[in-house]
Amino acid sequence: MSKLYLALRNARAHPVLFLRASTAVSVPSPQTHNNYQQSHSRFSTALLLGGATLALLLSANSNLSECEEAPRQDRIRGTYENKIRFFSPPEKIFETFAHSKDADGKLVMSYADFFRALTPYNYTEIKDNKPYFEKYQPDVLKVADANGDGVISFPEFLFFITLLQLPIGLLAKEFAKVDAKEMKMNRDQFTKTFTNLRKKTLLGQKQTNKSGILDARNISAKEEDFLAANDEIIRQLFTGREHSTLKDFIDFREKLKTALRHYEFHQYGLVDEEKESISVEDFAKSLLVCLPLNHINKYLKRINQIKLEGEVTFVEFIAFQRFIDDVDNIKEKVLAYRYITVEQLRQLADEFTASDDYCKSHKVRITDAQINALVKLLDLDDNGQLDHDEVVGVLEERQMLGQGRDAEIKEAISGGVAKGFQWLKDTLKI
Ligand SMILES: [Ca+2]
Ligand SMILES: [Ca+2]
Repeated sequence: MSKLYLALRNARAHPVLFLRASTAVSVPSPQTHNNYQQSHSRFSTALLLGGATLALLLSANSNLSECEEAPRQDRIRGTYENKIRFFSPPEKIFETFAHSKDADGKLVMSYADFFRALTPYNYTEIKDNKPYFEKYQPDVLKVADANGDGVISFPEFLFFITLLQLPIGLLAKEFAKVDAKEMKMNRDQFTKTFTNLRKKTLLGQKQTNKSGILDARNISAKEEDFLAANDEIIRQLFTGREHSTLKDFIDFREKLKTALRHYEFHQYGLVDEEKESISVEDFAKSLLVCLPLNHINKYLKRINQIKLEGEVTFVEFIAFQRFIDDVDNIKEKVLAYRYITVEQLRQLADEFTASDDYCKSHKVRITDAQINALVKLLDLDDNGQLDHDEVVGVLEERQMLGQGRDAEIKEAISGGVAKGFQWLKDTLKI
């Protein structure tokens, strides 16, 4: 069996296997959480999906009156910003979130701008995120701020999101071209590959096809600027090593994503600093990014109506995100039986945590409060269980670039990168 085949199989069955990184990037926690990860981020998917209109947004917000917690202006702004994050070309995202200019008059992002651009609005009060950066120094910034000048330029921004969103299947093909056996590249090979892929990806194409709505003087960047950002970030990936494998790259990327999740968690107010926990209500809000954007208001109202009590710690939060990443597992049950009960979900969650390396190494269990929150949130007819239409077509994986895991695997198969995928086809019915 090829290494890629094994890697993809392991990624599906044991996502945490990809955590064992030897890169220089680490998680931005000062104490304990050096190993967590989150595999997909749905908001980035939406970057590719199409245009949004302010009119739609405003009408969507007009029936939010029962949701009292977040100030109305924050909800309007947050929802608007989400539409930008989800649907706009990278220049527009950059222009929206960058608040400073460099000596040449080009827009640049502070670290706070940068993290805010990459993290979806969480349906609470929008707060100043600077204290986060006083408390934590995310190593992810050493990667993103490639030239170390303390701000994120547009080329650095674009390179970073390409890094986060590049379909693994696409990259796997390139690794296979260079060294199908070991799936490794040296720095020059990687630089060349990455430059080509950046142009090929939809995000890169969006960047190339100027929308005409922006002031190019503020945002334009030359190819040499991109190459400089490219070089510097890749230098970090190759620190201390001559070759980098596909798995090294995946590890590297998972750590970057994990750092973003840490920030996202901390944008909710902690109810207990020592335990590092948020309220279950905020946890429920964190699930909204797995639901259809045009129905968010309905679910937001439910969060305010249903009684949710208790707390969710950071490790429980990550454990649940990992569980929900495998949303097909839940959907399969719903498709088979037309519903899923709380007890069945409890069992699925227990099976998941028993086999998941993150959950095992952190000795964390998905709590009843988390399962109840998910059920109450989605159980629109309040019959105490999740019925077919409450899940299928509703609950989605947080994923990237419109390329969920299955799509990535499909791509690898169609590219003929590795042989022996039949079991995957059989198992996953893809
Ligand atoms: Ca910089
Ligand atoms: Ca129901």
